[in-house]
Amino acid sequence: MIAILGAGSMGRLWAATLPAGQVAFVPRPGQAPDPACYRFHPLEGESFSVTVPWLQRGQSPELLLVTTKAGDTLVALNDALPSIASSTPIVLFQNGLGSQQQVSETWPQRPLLAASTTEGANRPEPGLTVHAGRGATWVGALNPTGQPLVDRVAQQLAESRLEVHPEQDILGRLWQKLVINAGINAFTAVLDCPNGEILEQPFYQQWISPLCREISHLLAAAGQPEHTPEALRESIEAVARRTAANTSSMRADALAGRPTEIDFINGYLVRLGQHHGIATPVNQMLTEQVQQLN
Ligand code: KPL
Repeated sequence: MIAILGAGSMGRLWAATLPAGQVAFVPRPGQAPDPACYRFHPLEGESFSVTVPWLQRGQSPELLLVTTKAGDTLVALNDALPSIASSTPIVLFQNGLGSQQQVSETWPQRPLLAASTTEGANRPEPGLTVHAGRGATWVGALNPTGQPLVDRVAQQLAESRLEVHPEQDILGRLWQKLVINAGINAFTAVLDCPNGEILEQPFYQQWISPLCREISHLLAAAGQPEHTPEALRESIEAVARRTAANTSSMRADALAGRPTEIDFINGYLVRLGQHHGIATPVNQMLTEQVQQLN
């Protein structure tokens, strides 16, 4: 049994694609006892209905996938972990950085892994989950206890028929995604436009180069492979063009009045800058502007 904590778009994508009967959602306090039912629209073929039971007390999963928003992860795990065996591998799917470190510091003895995914899923209406874009998922260890489990966990996830790869350097993968999200998401939320449109906007054109200079310094300070600001800008803009019509996850959260993940994207970079004595005024400005949207 694979347990999934977080029944949002990503949790529902995995629940719908992993073998039926082997998945359960972990109930949050006060959650309805009825199974979660929704329609799932795959990339190809007809939509179908999915029914996912809730994990029962005393039922111990072989694997726990955590697909909560970054800001909800600590609280959700705090509620869920007392009834989950301490040997169960935990895979963290959160965007950005910072929440993985919080979990590693809080539960250092548990086998912890992280996943970075480019799969696209959304919920255009409450009872419908759409697999909106084919991607890939990389999974790797966050701590030494998780290390021997990487291949097995990657195989279990690959039973979904989604593309899954074991990753030796999961932190590097998370950083690569963070850079892209730091250069796209806040701009789309502040400017309230799809990803591709930021490229034409004076606000983006004014700040993207100084932002990339800050990120380039931070990558070096964090021990990540060095990239020039120009190379960072190119990779950000390649993704903005490739996903031109997409609404970023941050813009979607802001439009729906949900908390955004800004504290784990540009906000994380501000905290890292403070730690290393690197000035991050552009990350700070973007973080504040997004915080003011809520
Ligand atoms: O990952 C994304 C997100 O929306 O969070 C991007 C790459 C910006 C695609 O929309």
